[in-house]
Amino acid sequence: MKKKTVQTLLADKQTVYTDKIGTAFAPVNFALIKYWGKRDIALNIPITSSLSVSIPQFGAETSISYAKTPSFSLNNTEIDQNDPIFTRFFDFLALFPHPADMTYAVKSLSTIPVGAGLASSASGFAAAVKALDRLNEWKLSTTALSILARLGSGSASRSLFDGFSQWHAGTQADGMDSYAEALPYTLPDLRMGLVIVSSQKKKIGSTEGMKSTAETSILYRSWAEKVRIDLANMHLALQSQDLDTVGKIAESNALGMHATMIDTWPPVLYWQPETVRNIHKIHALREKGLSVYFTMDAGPNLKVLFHTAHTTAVQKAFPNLHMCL
Ligand code: 2P0
Repeated sequence: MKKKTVQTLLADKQTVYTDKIGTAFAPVNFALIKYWGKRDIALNIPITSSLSVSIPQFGAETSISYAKTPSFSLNNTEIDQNDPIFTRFFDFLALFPHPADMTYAVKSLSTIPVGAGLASSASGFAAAVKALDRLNEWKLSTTALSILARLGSGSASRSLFDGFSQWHAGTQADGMDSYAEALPYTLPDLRMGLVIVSSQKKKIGSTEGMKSTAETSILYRSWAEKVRIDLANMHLALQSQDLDTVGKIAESNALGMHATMIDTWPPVLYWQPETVRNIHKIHALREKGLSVYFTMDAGPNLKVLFHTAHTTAVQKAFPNLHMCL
């Protein structure tokens, strides 16, 4: 299935051995309208569209070259061939055409702080497809790169852009209309910071969590409708640079996603007591008139969204806030 998508997108491209190295950077992205649920599990095609903002200071810079034996260096440490990170990455690389007697040498440097609880798969797979494109001089369109990155990890489709982007769910069975595009909005007063509640690896991964939510949560039946409404309102809010409405929709959308997770059986409950304590702190700041909101992903940590004018107050309330935007 995935291989067919790759063959279609590379149909008119030549892949010959070169001794060059393809190097590219891709940022992490934070979803303001979430992706939770797939209409095609094999191809990572989502049930709904989603919208995100890229975090240019966190990401992956990846270099790929052809080699006789496979190797994967991550932050200057060699990954063992039996490590699941290695197999997932090389299974992805195996989708792409390469000279018969060749495999790849991969070097990746991540600027994502260790233990920040940030998934690295989005920037990792987006950087990999960009690096392969440069290595082979395919000169693929951003749309094609986004579709290819999606095959590695759904959220990677959104990591090809700076600023805001939208990943379209699409309607085609083959996923050729399910890719992300840059959105023309800017929100210069928006700041974001991370509140780390736990940096432990989560017990339930996103892929598994979204599958069981879609299968068992009755609340999930209303999720696509909520996304449709939130997405339309988010566009209006971004267009008018209305930071409070952007924050409100992002917070509500994240809480809606977590409501479906909690409604899942067995429950997909990522929250820790500290998560709830911090949410109440954000609400208390808001009651004092500050523009402070949050979003959360598949874990207990919070991404705090706030107006630049309120930076000092937010940093005072959250002394360990890890600024990212
Ligand atoms: C998002 N998440 O929109 C949502 C919100 C987590 C919660 O995208 O199975 O790692 O590889 O497609 O991309 C995490 O999902 O999952 C994610 P796969 P992925 O950011």
